[in-house]
This record gives sequence, C-alpha cells and structure tokens, in this order.
Amino acid sequence: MKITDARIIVCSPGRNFVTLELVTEDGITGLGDATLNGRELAVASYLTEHVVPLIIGRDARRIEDTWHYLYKGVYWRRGSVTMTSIGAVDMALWDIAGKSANKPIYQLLGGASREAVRAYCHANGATVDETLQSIADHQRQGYTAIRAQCATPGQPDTYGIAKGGQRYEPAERGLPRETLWSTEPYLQFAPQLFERIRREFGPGLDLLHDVHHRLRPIEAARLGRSLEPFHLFWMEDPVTAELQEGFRVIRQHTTTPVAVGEVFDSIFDCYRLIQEQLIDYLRATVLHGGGLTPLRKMAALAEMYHVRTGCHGATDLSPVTMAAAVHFGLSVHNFGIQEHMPHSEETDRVFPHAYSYRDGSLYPGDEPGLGVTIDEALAATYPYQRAYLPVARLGDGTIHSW
Ligand code: GCO
Ligand code: MG
Repeated sequence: MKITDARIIVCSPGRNFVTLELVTEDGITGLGDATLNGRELAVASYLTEHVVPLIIGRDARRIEDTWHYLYKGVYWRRGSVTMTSIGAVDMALWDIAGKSANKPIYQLLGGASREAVRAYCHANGATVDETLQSIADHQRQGYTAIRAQCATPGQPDTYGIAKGGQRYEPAERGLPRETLWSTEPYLQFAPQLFERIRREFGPGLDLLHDVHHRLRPIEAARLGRSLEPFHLFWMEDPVTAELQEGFRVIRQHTTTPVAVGEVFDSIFDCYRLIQEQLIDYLRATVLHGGGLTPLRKMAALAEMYHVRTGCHGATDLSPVTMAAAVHFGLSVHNFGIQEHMPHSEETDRVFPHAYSYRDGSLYPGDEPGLGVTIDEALAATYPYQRAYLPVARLGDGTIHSW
C-alpha cells in the first residue's frame, strides 16, 4: 500500500494548526497533527522540504520501520521540530492502518483496557472566589478531576489565567507578551488557595496544579510539602523538565505526586525519572513524543515502575492528537488521566471528530482509524497568523521560565 501523496495544511481557526495528510495508492487518507506552538512553520517546512520526499512511495503499512527510518536516518536525532514531524507521520500511518482494517485504532493497540478515558479539566480565576466558581461550574459538567490555577495576588499575569471571561489560550497573535513572575508570593499563596478549595469542595474531588516549570528544586520541594495536607492528584512541572536531578531533590522532601513530560520528545527524557521512581505521571503526548509508536514504548517502561500516563491535552494539540491520545488512553494498561481543554467551536468545525466528552470522560467513538477529518475548504478561510507564547521576567528584568 504505497503512499502516493502527502500534503501539509496550515490553518488558524482561532489558533494555528499544522496538519499532515497522507494519501495511499488505494485512496485511503491518514491525518497527523504537526503543530508546535509558536514554531509552527518550522515543522511545516521540515515536513515539506525534508520528510515528504522520503515517504512518497513507501509502504504505509510499515509503521515501525518508517519511524526508525525517519529517526535514525536524520542523524541529528531528536529535538522538538524533528520529533513533532515524525510524530505527525506516525499518527497518519496509524490512521491509515485503522481505516484499512476498518477498526478504530484502539482495537489495533490491544483493545480497550477500560470503559472510558477519565479526563481532567482546567478551572482558573483572577481571584480565589473566581477559581472556586470555575471549579463548581466544571463539577456541574461532570468532571471529577480538576486542575486549579489562580492569579497570585498582585500578579495578574500568573500562568494559566484567562483574560476577561475568555477561554484560556496561552499563545497570542503578534510578538510575545512579557509577563512578570515572582516566586515567593506564589509559594505563600498556593497552599492558601488549596486550603480554600478543600474547605469548599471536601476531600472527594481530585485536584491538580500546574507549576509550569517555574521553581528551583528546593522551592518545588517546599511547595510539594506545603500542599501535602490537601492531597493533590499531582503537582505538574514543578521544575524545568530538563533538570532531571531536580526531581530527586523534590522526592527527598515530599509525597505530593509529581507529573512531568509535556515538553519531552523521547524515552531518553524520561527513562531515568521512571526507573528511579522520581515521578508518578508521565505527560508526554502522542505528537511531541514522536507518535503512538514510541509513546507505547514509554508507557510500557512506565508500567513496570507503576508510573501512569497523563497525556498533555492543551488546545495547541489539534483534535487529531486529542483523538490519538483518547485511543492510546483507552488501550494502555497504566493509563492515569487525560488532560481535556476543549477546543473552540471554530477548531471543532474545521476538524470534525468522532471522540466525545461525557460525564467526566472521553470516548473515542467507532469510526475507523483516528476518527478525525479536516474540512479543507473551511480551513482555507483561516490563514496562518504569527503567534507566540508569552515570556516571563523577574522584577529586576531577568528572564525566567514562562
Ligand atoms: C498544560 C500546558 C499548556 C502549555 C501549552 C504551551 O498543562 O496544558 O502547560 O497550557 O502552556 O501547551 O504550548
Ligand atoms: Mg502543563
């Protein structure tokens, strides 16, 4: 089953997406998400200039071989642009495999290990009261696991807070916005926030929190310890993900569970963290982790160490990645939870999909393959618009991790 055509579709229905469409000689199409937030055109060009010429004429059924051909063949291995490109090809090949077998992809991955893919949502607010309100609203929508973020008093630009009642979307059109970050007020405020949340909502609700790579190891250890009375489901990205030793410092001081991995691009980012039992949840995602093929291997290693999955699921991953994550989460034994940040209506109209949300969980639907299509005519009405994630500075002007 030869690949005869490959097209890259760049569109911006509310935010930018890059999509790879592969076509086989018998007319089956496969979709892969290729979106790398803030660096979209680098991936589009990598695919167009360097990957498409390599995959035309290849057998679409040779998923494992194609993955290694693109990974080992590049010589300059890894890096987010390379791995996002390989992830897009891998996803599209699995989509084709599912369609040619006339089965949803989870049926090719060992079948369902559970009835549904439990999802967590985002509740955020400029004040504690707004955050409490947002949690209550999401509980009414059926979520039983909720990520809570709140602006630290005096820091309106705190990570994760939506502006003026809009839905939260970190990338903004134009050049990057500069935000202000101050660690000490945050460390004092976070336990107060979770103390209020537990008081209002009781012990039953699963609570998550994203630190977004902002702390030094000993600061993260202090945060984890101060949050222990409120028994979080996880504390996410407490230190920068590349500082693996930092997780050892955190572990020495606190039992608050730790999640990391949304910026990981291979098993080499996480095998030590897993084997040394320094993390509890692996958040690598199908796309930026290089596709379903390597993500299943990461999950298999994690399973041996009782580390569970928790795939990144922000809106900068298109519905194609979200579908792949739902199929993966339904099938993999050590699934933990799936992030669910619903896409805008514009995005959902461009990418009609079979997966759906109901009562706190995601379901893949019965369509063969990933179960996502792209309305290309509609996509063409939303041309790419340059957008960046914000950057952060400390009060004295020093650049900090955003
Ligand atoms: C999350 C993430 C996102 C990232 C975004 C960057 O946990 O959902 O931290 O909100 O900021 O994906 O592109
Ligand atoms: Mg995060």
